[in-house]
Amino acid sequence: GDKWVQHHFCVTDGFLPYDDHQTGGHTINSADYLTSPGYPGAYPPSQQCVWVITAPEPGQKILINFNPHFDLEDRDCKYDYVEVYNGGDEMSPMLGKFCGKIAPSPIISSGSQLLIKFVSDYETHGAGFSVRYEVFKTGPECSRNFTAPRGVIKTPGFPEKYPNNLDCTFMIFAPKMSEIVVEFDSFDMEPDTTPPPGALCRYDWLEIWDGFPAVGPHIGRYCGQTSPGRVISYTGILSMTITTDNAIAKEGFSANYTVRERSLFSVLHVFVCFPSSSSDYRLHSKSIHRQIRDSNF
Ligand SMILES: [Ca+2]
Ligand SMILES: [Ca+2]
Repeated sequence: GDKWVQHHFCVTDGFLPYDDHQTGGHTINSADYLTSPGYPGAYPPSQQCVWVITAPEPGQKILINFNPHFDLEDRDCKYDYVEVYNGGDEMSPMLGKFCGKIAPSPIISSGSQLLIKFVSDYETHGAGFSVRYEVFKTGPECSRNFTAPRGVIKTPGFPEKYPNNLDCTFMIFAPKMSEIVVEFDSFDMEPDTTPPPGALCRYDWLEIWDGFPAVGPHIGRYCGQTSPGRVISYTGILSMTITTDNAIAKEGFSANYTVRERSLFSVLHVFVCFPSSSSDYRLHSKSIHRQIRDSNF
């Protein structure tokens, strides 16, 4: 199976229900993310949050990666901090206690459970933290950050078939007030031709966000031969995750990206209030562009 279990409790000005850590919880497909409340906005005061994550199989180790955008009040971690424990409760050995603006290095559990605890006091806040967790694999490492003004992003081994059991994150970081344009030259991932209602691309997929993974606006989830085509990020950060299951691989994709100055249109784009559904948003923003053009703005 590939089901994770995540237990999560957050309380304000109170005590955590420690006895309940091992009951309830929800299952999650493949790797996922957790963030401090409100991330990447400021976390609220007087919080105590605990996450207990359990890998799908007893023998698996968990790898966690903190997002580089890490910001907790820095006073020797006396007031606000995040702690990581090597097990399912706070009696387990602590692997680290972190605060300040430097994201911790990746952490690997020795067993199949990790506990992450977040505490804030009543004043002085930061943006908080985001953690991606996945099964630690000794196979090819594929996650990468891109900071150059242009580059090429490919699935591992492209144009050969990509490996099975991938969990990769690609992130492009651009300067503020610029946008990132990604053009997919070729795209082929295992198709999902008969997804049940509400599901999409259950086997292998590419997922794209305009911002941090699972945090920024969601651009789309893609598989089969449905290429994302051209994708533009307006936040200065674009994230892609690649997930593949344990059978049937295709050649994957190759994409070029460039960072460019933000145009007048896209500045307007950002300040327009748009409906929450992304397809409505696309239609809406197209019509706005048309209106701007038609009015000889
Ligand atoms: Ca504080
Ligand atoms: Ca597959």
